[in-house]
Amino acid sequence: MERRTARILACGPPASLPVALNGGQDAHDPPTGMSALREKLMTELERILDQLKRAYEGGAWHGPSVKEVLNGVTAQQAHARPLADGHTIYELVRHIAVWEDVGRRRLSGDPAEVPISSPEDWPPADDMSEAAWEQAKEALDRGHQALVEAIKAVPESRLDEPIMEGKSSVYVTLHGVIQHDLYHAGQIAILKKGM
Ligand code: NI
Repeated sequence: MERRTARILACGPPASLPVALNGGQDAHDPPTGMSALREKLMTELERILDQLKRAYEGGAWHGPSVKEVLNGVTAQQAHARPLADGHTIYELVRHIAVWEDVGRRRLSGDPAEVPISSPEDWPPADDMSEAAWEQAKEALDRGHQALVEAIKAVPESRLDEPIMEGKSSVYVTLHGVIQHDLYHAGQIAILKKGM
């Protein structure tokens, strides 16, 4: 889903990690007590939803989630392109939304073929207004909630089946969406450091 950025932005946590991300626990700490018991009783789909929530909303082991890293980013910052060959935060937000939506569509039987590096993969993100930036973030949220609802409706028995014929399993696809969220959240974190 991303050919160019590997050579542009190395992955890595930000220098300063939020102190309490995991329900009051420090980042990197294993869960304890009731939280450990709760995880033990979760189904695999509930675990996937939990990981998706950590990646998107907060409580990620590594640091800032998608929402956390976007907090406070202005439209002007979202359109900045500190790396001539790199993406803007605005472009990354629209691209994250595309692949969350691909996961949801494939669960419903739509192949959702998105050619890599096409305008479908990287939708135009050239409206500089604050209103458009707010709308882009709202669209990302709406798509995310739709994906969460779609995952809740998946029978556990489907997890190891191809999400569609010729595609990865439901399990690999959903974890792929989580990985994709975090990969690009890390890029946004680095872009913010350059501002
Ligand atoms: Ni990507």
